[in-house]
Amino acid sequence: MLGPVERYLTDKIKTDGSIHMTLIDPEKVTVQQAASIAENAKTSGTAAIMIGGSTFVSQEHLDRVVKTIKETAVELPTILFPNNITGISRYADAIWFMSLLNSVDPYFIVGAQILGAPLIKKFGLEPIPMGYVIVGEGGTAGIVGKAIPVPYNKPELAAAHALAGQYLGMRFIYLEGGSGAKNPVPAEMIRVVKHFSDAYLIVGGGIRTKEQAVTASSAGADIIVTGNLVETANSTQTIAEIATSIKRTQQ
Ligand code: 1GP
Repeated sequence: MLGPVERYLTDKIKTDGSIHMTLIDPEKVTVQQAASIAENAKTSGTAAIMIGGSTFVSQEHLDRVVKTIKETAVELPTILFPNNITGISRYADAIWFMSLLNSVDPYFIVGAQILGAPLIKKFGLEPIPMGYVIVGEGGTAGIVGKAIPVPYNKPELAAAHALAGQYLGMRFIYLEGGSGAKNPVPAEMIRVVKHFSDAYLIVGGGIRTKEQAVTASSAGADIIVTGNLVETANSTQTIAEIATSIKRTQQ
């Protein structure tokens, strides 16, 4: 049985074609900044707020950030995007229960998940199974997660990872170009992965413009994630433009 957040996401993807999510890195924001991002998110048309980063943040700060976002943007689901067991907060609605499929360290494939699962149960968080595949430069996530990033010119390898994730029961696959990547995940890689895998496809890393978001969505991304974008001027307007223009009905 699907939980309410997953049901909301998949229904919205069915209606809109593709959707946008805002990623907040708790390490980069104060509680006040998190509140203002959440406030803006409400009007921008983003579908949900993801909370997580690649490096360590105090759990107390994470809790305060998540709580503030929840209180400010009550109508938007909050989904944790953990890089480790320290990324779990009782105040969120759901958590990407993710496995870094191309890590060389079993800790990031299933070890942290084993340690975190009882806490997720205890807090009543909705786990959403997701296969995480780091591609291209990989960025900090690639280094911290000890991944062997799939090069952008090897889309068939990314597709093999995605298909393996799907066969293992993951309903979402995330192609991660790395936060702040110079070049976002190329359309060809998205197309090939989407062609081979039936899982919902999340794409993020280095998406800064409406055009880049539309390119990814036209190639087959179901969910476009932007993180750094919120730190730029006019970000609410850009996110609103992205959320509107990636709807397949607009293309
Ligand atoms: C990082 O894919 C996300 O995990 C978002 O990347 O910060 O570059 O938007 P950006």
